[in-house]
Amino acid sequence: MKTLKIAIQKSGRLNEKSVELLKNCGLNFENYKSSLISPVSNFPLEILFLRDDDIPEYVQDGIADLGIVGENVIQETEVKVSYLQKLGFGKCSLKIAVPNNTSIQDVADLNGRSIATTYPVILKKYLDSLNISADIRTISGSVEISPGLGLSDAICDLVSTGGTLKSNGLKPFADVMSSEAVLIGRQGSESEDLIQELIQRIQSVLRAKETKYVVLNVERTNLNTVLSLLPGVKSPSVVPLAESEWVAVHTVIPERDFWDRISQLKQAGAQGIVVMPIEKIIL
Ligand code: PRT
Ligand code: ZN
Repeated sequence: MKTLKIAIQKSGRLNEKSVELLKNCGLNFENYKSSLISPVSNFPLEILFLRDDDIPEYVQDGIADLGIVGENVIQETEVKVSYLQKLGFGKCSLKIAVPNNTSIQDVADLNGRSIATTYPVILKKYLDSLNISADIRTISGSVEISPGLGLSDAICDLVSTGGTLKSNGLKPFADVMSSEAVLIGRQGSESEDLIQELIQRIQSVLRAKETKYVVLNVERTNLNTVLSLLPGVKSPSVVPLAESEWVAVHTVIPERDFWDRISQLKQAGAQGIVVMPIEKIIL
């Protein structure tokens, strides 16, 4: 049987979450930091640990069948791969930032200015789309210190909390792209059975992450009110309890609805509310 290869970041911001996701998919492997390849003992898969910048090309060229990498890296390397699944971690935005005391007020003010970045390809496309001609200075790191050193008028860099901009006297000015980690595959490979199986495992883990299993007790007289507060769930299970006036309701709700619903449910007479994480949801 064919053995698939999936490339993930060897070390850095996406490594831990990528390993966790694959382990939650029930895949057994050693997270060897020192080796390049780790075999999975219970699925025909090998994990390749690489620098994130190399992952899109490895997948495009078929050296790896799949990869987990930030969308920013894919766009910057301009490779042709299929986006198979957004993964919900590694979220950040590529932003243009300017010094707090800048005279740049408007995007058009970037005309003729210099912008330091490690993302020249994405930045050029963005500026071209706005008909702005700026001097893009490609540097390999520590972009945020360049305006302070007089090397550029602005920067274009990834931002997550905004702390790095702030501590360097910079403020966000324009959003160039938003990014998160995605699962990518060679174009056309998504139809392969093993890849489909892996995608389905990943989706079942992601679905479970967004959802909670809730069990609560309610008096039968309040049952309909409680059930009406659980929209979107076709058929919560209603289980009789030893005390005949009471029932237990078991249901599954998206985490984003969770806090609103819990306080409303309490007001409607729900008691003993237990909320549990779900490991996998297979549709
Ligand atoms: O060694 P390798 O080449 O594999 O790793 P790397 O150093 O190139 O990348 P790494 O590990 O720093 O980031 C991997 C991926 O994480 C990126 O390609 C993004 O998709 C994603 N990501 C998410 C981020 C950030 N958030 C982030 N905040 N990548 C980098 N940053 C940096 C940013 O460049 C800036 O220096 O963090 C700083 C800003 O952070 P805040 O929180 O202060 O705003
Ligand atoms: Zn990198």
